[in-house]
Amino acid sequence: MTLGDLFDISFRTRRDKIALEWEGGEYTFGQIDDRAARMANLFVAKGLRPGDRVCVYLANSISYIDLFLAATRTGVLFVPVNVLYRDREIRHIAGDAEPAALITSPDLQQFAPETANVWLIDGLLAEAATQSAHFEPRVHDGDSPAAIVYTSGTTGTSKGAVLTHNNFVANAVNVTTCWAFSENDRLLLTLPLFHVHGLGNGLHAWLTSGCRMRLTERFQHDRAAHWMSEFQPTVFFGVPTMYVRMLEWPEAAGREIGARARLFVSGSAPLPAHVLEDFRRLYGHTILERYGMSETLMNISNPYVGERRAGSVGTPLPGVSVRILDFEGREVPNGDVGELYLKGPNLFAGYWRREDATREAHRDGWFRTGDIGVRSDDGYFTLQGRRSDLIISGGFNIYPREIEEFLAELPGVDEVAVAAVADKRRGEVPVAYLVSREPLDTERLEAACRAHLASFKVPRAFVAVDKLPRTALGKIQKHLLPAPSLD
Ligand code: MLC
Repeated sequence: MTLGDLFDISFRTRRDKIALEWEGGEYTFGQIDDRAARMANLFVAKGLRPGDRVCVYLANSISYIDLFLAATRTGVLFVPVNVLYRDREIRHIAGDAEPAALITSPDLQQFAPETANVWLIDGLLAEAATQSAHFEPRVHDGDSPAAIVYTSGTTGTSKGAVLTHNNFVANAVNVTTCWAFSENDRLLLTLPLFHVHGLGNGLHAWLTSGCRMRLTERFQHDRAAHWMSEFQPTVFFGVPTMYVRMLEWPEAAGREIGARARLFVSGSAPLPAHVLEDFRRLYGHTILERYGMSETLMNISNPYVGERRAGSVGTPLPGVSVRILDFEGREVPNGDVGELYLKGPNLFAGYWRREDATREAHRDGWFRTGDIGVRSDDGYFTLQGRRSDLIISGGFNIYPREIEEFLAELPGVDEVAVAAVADKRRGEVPVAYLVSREPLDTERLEAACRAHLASFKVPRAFVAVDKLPRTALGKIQKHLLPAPSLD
């Protein structure tokens, strides 16, 4: 099935129902459908063909939805780009995806590579308005690719995970069914649409269930309490940082928001047990924690009905098979730790133009997640860390290697290691340890990082060390680096 077929259930049967609240306006499913058709016609008029790529480097907005739906209807591959990415990161994605166009807004245009064919969103919207609201979809095969989602790569640069219509459809059907979505739900979506959490869960659960969604440009912790009181969501999707922020709100607000909601879901980073407990006390809800990845969308989820176990991500979603293997590739018994391997209709088609990386990421047809975990006798999975030294900050993935490579290019830096340091709000933050012959000019280092890297990758501290602790084989032992005190 294609996403078009799935979403048509809402577009055809709920045409006059309010679908979306965006910046004070209300839009019906019929209006969303028409906007998408107009944008799809514009894509074709501008010469985009099935298989072409379009990079979308924009913050959340209604036009983001137009672009995504137009891509799914025309067979153009949608390549979302994190708005916090800067020149270095975007140059890599644009160079790898070779998009026919990069769609952005005037405030972000300065970071687009000079070689990119830049289309500004306001101009596109004006042109789309003159197009027909009828579009005959050009995608009929569920195995057609729908998007390329760039993941932070272990090698320092990110790889594009190719996700098909079938992948997204399987995920959407799973989350709407297993989390009991109905058209009466009210979903507050503050997550960025450039990641699969916001896109594959948020946007797709909305269109599949036919519920009402309020979209915001981003989660602003000082405004979100007001949005919740005003909109009265029944469902909220968040990363742990958002739930930590929600614990800072007045208790009365928490009680009121909790009384009107039916479900809070958390993912993209581990949810600390004390946050689950405090949230239950203040909001009266046990947050439902689940486990997913860009390459796989959602894999494992705590149940809607039944025990939501603290620290566990639950049991596999429909159609998803999970094996835990030891480092020799043997399946481990329940209770033993190993690496999680997956199979299922949600699994991506491979890394874009990276057959080598795709091969490396699979073993006998099973996808190697890189996550270490354990299964209990009653089938609940608990994640215990990563095989790599991935840092997750506010739900954004950071591979230290990318920051290390950038810092190592700066004058005066002889050696560098970047490691995670615990942070109350963001879970983890990166800290850089540098060996330098000169006194460290931390302001210069920070300014260089700010100019070229996404803000969440900028090390929170730059620590001068005489040498990096290494094993006899020369591997850096990051756990021996001194944790600085962060304010
Ligand atoms: C953060 N910033 C943003 C932004 N998020 N800017 C634009 N758009 C966004 N979406 C910037 C802020 O401007 C600020 O910049 C800095 O980041 C810190 O923001 P903050 O609001 O003060 O921080 P905080 O309260 O910690 O909240 C951050 C956050 C954000 C939780 C809102 O980190 C976030 O939206 N995270 C979601 C990540 C996500 O969706 N991950 C899913 C990956 S998919 P400055 O310049 O002032 O520092 C995946 C698979 C799966 O992992 O299983 O889901």
